[in-house]
Amino acid sequence: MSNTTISQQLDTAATTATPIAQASESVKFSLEEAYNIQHQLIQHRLDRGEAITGYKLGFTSKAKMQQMGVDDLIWGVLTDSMEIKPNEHINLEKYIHPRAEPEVAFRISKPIDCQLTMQDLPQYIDKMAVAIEVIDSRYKNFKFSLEDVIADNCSSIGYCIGEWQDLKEDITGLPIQLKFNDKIVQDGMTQAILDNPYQSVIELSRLASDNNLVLKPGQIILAGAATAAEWLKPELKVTAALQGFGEVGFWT
Ligand code: OOG
Ligand code: MG
Repeated sequence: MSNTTISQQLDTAATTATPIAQASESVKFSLEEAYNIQHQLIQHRLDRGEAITGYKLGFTSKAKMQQMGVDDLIWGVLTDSMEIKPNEHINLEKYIHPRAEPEVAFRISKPIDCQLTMQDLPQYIDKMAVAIEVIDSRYKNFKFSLEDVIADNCSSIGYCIGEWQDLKEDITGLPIQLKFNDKIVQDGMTQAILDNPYQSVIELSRLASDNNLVLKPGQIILAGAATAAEWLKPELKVTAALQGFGEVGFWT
């Protein structure tokens, strides 16, 4: 099976909400090839008129690595079709087996074209917010290898961003929660994300500059979930809360 076939199958799986077998079960491919497939997959979205709105980091916390049985940081692309507006009602039929996770989002304010240091960050990002990511692996049973999930654009399908707030110098030590109908279903701390969620921006700047990619002002960065993800089901009010940054939510 060629990389083009894999990206085509993943795209069809996403657009028809029909799961497929893990790509790595029929052909072995490298991490580099996996990102090539992801690239082709995004091109299908761009060809349909979608626009890139940002990037996401995955497996930046131990909770996520343990839940999914993988052990390295990954990155994927977000597009405008994935945006869920705060308080929107989403139709679960669009998805295969969606899960939600509480996240921290950053907004880029100046083109990022080199690897940043912690000191650089306030010049390149201007705001942060509490967010919810909806993930929906295109693979049956939500099971994959690292290469599989990278090819599948890191399970990306939806994101919901709270009100943008000014950055704070220290964003470690903040409780972050996911709630279903106001009941806490996942409870974490921001430092679970690479010891400091700002580190996700640094990692993304490294990955982007290694790939000659310039991140643009206005684009968003999802730092990765601090906790494991929870299955979505009908008739839920899904909320994420981040201490000092408020709450955001949507309905299923
Ligand atoms: C892959 C995406 C991981 C995160 O925040 O760690 C991710 C998955 O769990 O399906 O988005
Ligand atoms: Mg995530």
